[in-house]
Amino acid sequence: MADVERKPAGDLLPARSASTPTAAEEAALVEHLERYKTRGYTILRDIVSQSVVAELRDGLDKRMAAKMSNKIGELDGKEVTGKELAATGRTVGIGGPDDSRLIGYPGLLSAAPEIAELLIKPFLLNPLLLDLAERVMGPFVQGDGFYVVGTPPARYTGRPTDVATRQELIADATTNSGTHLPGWHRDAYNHHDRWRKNPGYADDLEDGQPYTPPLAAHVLCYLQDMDGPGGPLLAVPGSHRNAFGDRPNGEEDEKKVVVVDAKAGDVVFFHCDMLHSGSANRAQDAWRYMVTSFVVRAGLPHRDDFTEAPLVRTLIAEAEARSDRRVLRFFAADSVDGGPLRREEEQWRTAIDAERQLLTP
Ligand SMILES: O=C(O)CCC(=O)C(=O)O
Repeated sequence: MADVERKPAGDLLPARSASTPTAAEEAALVEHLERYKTRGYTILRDIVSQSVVAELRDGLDKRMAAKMSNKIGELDGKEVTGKELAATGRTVGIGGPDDSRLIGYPGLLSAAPEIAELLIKPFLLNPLLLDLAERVMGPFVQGDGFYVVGTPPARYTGRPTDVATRQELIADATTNSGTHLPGWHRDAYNHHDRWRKNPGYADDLEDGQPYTPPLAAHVLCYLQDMDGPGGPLLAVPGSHRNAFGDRPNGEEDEKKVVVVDAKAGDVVFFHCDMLHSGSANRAQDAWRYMVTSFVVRAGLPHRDDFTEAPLVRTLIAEAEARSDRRVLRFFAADSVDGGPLRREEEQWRTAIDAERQLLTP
């Protein structure tokens, strides 16, 4: 926590956390929103600078080195070191307990504040990213999970070190789903399969399902270029609004897969219903790092600790001093006037009243 305590109070939040976007930002937001609605994802370029990417990689490498020699998990009922787990290709998380490979509670802000702090201004609470999240979900955005996932390099896994072809990437995502790769999936809170497998469900929405504000959106920042050996994100554009299944099935489906061309420091912002997969790390020595901020509608359960972590408490105190409701809401600490839901209900009442006025006798 030394780094956090050294920071002068009032300097952790980004400068424009409450004011309006510039004209250029507004134009960019409109484009991102359109892409998000139609394709299910959009890429925001150069969000984290190259110097911060390098600093982050350095800090994460140190944390990974410690995890490699610690016992951080189980294999075949036996406690094993990070190195033994990495040999299987399994990912290792930063943002969960120190003695575990898994992500989750209590999150990066608590588990690795020296890493988290570098990401608060450019990424986690970046005004443009929060603006976009609000355009997508309404002004009720709350954090859920903020963590880093590391995929081990070939020096641990002994796997091939070249750059994979598109065909290899798709095949790997399909056959290794759930083993050393996350494989094809949609994210938490997706409703894609709701009723689809139910006989009698009339799926007449092929390619035409209306856009609905998601309950969750995934905001990813990769710390290596995606066209190198680090392993790109694969996405199926439009799969948040059509009947595309739970993996590409056959040539026609495979044609629809996009290898997302993000560079180190870019952010991919996507809908929880969009089908996607990560891919294996083919670098010899460099870990593949993916920073995640999963955001949800205010009031939904969250994985991160928003009460005990000193860094979160500092951010909340700063947001209170600035009356920054959206930062408070991000940390589930916006309780003024009954909190976001009560205020939203007021807005519903206004809309209902306005519709009543329209009724002709
Ligand atoms: O590893 C990746 O690039 C994607 C990870 C992913 O799909 C997820 O966290 O939901």
